[in-house]
Amino acid sequence: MTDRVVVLIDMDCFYCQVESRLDPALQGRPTAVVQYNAWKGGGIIAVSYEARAFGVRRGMRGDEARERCGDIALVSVPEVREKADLTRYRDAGKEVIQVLLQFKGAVVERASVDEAYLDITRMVQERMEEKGKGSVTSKDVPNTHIVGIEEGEEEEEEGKLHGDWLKRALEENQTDNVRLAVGAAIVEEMRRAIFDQTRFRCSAGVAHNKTLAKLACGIHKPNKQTILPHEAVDDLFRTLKVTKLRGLGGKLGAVIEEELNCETVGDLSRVDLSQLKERFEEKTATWLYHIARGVEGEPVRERDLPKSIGCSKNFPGTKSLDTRERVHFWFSQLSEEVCERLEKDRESNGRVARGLTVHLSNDRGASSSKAGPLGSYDPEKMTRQAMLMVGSLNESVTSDPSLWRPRVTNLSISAGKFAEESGQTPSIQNFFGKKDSSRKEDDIAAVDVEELVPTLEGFDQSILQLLPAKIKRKVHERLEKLRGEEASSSEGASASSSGIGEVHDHDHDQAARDVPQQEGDKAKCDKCGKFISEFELPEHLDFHMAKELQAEMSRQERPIATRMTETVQPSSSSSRVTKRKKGAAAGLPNVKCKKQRDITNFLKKI
Ligand code: DCP
Ligand code: CA
Ligand code: CA
Repeated sequence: MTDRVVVLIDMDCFYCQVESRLDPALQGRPTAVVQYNAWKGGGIIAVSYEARAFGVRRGMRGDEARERCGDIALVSVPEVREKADLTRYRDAGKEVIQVLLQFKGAVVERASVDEAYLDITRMVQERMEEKGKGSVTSKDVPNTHIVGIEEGEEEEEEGKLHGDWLKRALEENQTDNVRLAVGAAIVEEMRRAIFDQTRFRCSAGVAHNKTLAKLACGIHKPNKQTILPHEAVDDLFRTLKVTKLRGLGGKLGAVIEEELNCETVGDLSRVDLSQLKERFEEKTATWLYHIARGVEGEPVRERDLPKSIGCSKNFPGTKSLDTRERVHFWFSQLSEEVCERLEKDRESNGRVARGLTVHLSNDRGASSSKAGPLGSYDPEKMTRQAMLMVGSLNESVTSDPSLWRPRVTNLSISAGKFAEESGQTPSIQNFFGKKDSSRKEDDIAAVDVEELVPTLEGFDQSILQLLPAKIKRKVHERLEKLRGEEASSSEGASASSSGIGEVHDHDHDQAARDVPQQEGDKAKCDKCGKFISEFELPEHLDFHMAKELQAEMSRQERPIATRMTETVQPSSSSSRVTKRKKGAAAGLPNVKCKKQRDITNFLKKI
């Protein structure tokens, strides 16, 4: 329960730091990074702390930022193939991970473009064994705050706070707190190493689990770190909004607020386990019961590579795609980028992606994701496969197949399900691309056809030709079975639940059954409540931003009278969220109020 030392390291105003390292003239200047710069000075996605002091926030237009801070430097995200190119930020994120990997004994889980969880329990243990009780003094943690210790006290006398807290921990044998303090000393070293090697500054949270570490990290920023001792949890939770906790920013948090009438985590801790079980699935209920007490067991998983490689492109407003040819063109652009990155990834990491997820949103506010096997890193084949996977979403296919309806506002492609290239893991990938003389009967037997053909819709028939006869037979059997299932079920083929997300329009109950800690590498998008890979988060959020822009643009084009019908009035109580209609598609204007509030909630620091 409290025997681990878990850390979250999060880079400060990351894209801004990346830009100001590239252009030293920006250092110390109020800066913001913008996208979609053609309209009103662009949409802001990152804000330096100097600019935050002027009230500049993420989500604002560049023009508005200029009004607040005349001296602000607005830097545009680079573009390649007419779309945002995030390479420099991804690469900068990798540099940071490389520094963290130098600390032997730490388990490092890269969690997003600018974040990593670390389990440093073993390092802490070793240091304590090596140095004994005096393994940490207040001088080792000069940049550290401790939740529950008054700030004033800390400043009175340098080191007094840490001294007192530490002294008590050591004298009273509060092993858990001593461990956290030793952990904080290690994290100070890590943050120094990150700065020395990359010139980037970051903040960190040190606690006993991931959720508390993430929460702690946001308490003191920038360039600071925060310990959250277990005994400070109750006090902190008494006033902490439920939606501020990792995993509760989306629909699950909204259900807790609305239906259980819990505004704070403290309120939630007073709900009986049996009551939680009445409302939620067993796993969710248990997780909620424990997290309300600051307890969570989700492991930090060793991972320094992204679990998926993908990219997306938005087509807001009048830019929406309305012909098959344009959809094809953009899929080919996206495929080129993904294949290029996949090739690089294969070279440097010796792994190959086996799954492909494609995602499409339309101007009616609906989105769908489809998943299937990935057969090759050839952009043309990938494009064909993507077209096949989303073909059924084109309603104009029977009337005029050259058109695409409803108009497309976002396309994305993401490759995942990586396997080692060496073929140690029997995978379908071994059968593609090259003539593999070492192919074994056993490998053929071990191929998981269910994974290869997850759904009828998601399967690219053209891959069949590439398969050895024995697998082809298995695939045919699987297809037959799926067809049979489809015939006997009125629901038809299902959209995938992996990748960027499920079909958007699921209802409350479904959302409430999601169990945050079960999602592993995925994070809940606070804007739409879906679980998505944190690596895809920037682009996913970029997609939301485009939608918001689009909504804003169309509101401006429309007469006032119709505006009112589409925008939910903000509720008077700040904790109340607008109830989502059952079956309503996420992204529709009726959730706008909640979404906008969440932009700051989610990122909480700006
Ligand atoms: N990002 C984005 N679009 C968003 C949110 C984030 O493109 N809607 C990008 C820009 C950010 C980076 O991801 O710089 C990291 O996001 P964070 O939420 O960690 O925010 P910052 O690092 O910018 O600021 P902070 O210092 O508050 O962590
Ligand atoms: Ca950050
Ligand atoms: Ca972050």
